[in-house]
Amino acid sequence: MTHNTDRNLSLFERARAVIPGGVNSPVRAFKAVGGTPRFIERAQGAYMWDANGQRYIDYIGSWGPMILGHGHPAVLEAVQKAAVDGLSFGAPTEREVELAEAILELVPSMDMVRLVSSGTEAGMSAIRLARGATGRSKILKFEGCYHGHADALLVKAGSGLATFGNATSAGVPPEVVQHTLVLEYNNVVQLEEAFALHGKDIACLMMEPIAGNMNFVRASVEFTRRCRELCTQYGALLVYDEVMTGFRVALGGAQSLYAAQIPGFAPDITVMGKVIGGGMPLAAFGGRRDIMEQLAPMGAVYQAGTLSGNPVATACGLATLREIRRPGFYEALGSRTRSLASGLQAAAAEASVPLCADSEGGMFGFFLLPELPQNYAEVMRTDGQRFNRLFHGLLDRGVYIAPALYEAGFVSAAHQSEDIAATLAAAREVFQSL
Ligand code: KE4
Repeated sequence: MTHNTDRNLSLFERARAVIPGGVNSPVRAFKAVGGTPRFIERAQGAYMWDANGQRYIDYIGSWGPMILGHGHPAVLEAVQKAAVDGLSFGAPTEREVELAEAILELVPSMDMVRLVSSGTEAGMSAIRLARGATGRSKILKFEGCYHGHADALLVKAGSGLATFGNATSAGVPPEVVQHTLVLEYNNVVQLEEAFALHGKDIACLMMEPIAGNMNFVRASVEFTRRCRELCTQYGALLVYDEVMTGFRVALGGAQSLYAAQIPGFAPDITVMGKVIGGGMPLAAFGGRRDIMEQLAPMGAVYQAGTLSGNPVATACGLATLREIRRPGFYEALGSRTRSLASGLQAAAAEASVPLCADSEGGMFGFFLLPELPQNYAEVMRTDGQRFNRLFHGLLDRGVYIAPALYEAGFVSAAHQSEDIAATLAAAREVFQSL
């Protein structure tokens, strides 16, 4: 593509002059994989078209929200109608009540819910609420899990258990992360030791139930059970970050899958986002009534937002939830996603490329590794250069997967079996060249 016809390149150059890195969120810059980001002009169903008019089968789905595919008619109609009635009021609306009721019906561990505008805002607020509700300062998270970019959560593992985390970002003072303890995901021994050492000072343990920010790593049932038991034993709150897994892996989120294996399992607070807004800025956090009632204006924990519960975003979210509740939605979506995951594994095996894949509902991941990793360190054994060649090989063939080896992938209800077949045909070609 010569320079003057590659609109992605000219747009990227223009963008970098006025927006840091040319993007409004880092992962979009293709920094990990190299090359020129595709500037998307429009999307429909399972497809996106870039500024050169090139079509891609979309496995990003806006990083999770677009579970129905792009441009679902019922969603567009709801959004257009809501927009005509008013873009934002800064006052309560019936639709916020409707959406809250729908969420509580689908996530029985929640007695009450507060709507906000992003997963980061929801996670940050959940931390403040846990600290306010327990009167404790320390929080516990796991390496490889991402919960948004609130200061206290931008932390990597400290050296050893006793020491607390070190900030992963400039601009985060040590005082802010001194209360954040970072452990290895799926490591029950470390978990037990950390609670033995610090349990009475821990306000909450925050975890991704299936770590989509390590591509796709499931919390083991034993690890999940111990997280729940230790939080209960020491009076800490279990905060389940379902921003990515909520309504994505199952109608009841990942917690419904673990509750089926651990009798009585339920988090104390759940953070949600992405699918809940259907592509519009909307996220939420909710949980036990006795905890949620400590939020302003009822309680002493302050939290607020100009566009929280925005009337157009709630219309989009409600229309999306209506569609995913239809009988058979997750069975069909899960089957389609499994066929992609198993197809990738088979295609790689034919080319003697080590690859293992996993999926749940409309979320999948794969690793250029001989077996599924259980934690961040194992994920990062992947040969990054080989992944980058795979990424660009697929992109050049019109298949758009996540531009980073630690990101999950998403299949929508709009992806047909022909799209999966076309994706696997492209993958077979690329695996041969890896
Ligand atoms: P947002 O603030 O980006 O809406 O949500 C933060 C967040 C919280 N919790 C989990 C489990 C998440 O995955 C996210 C955001 N996910 C990333 C993709 N890994 C969003 C993409 C991006 O950062 O541009």
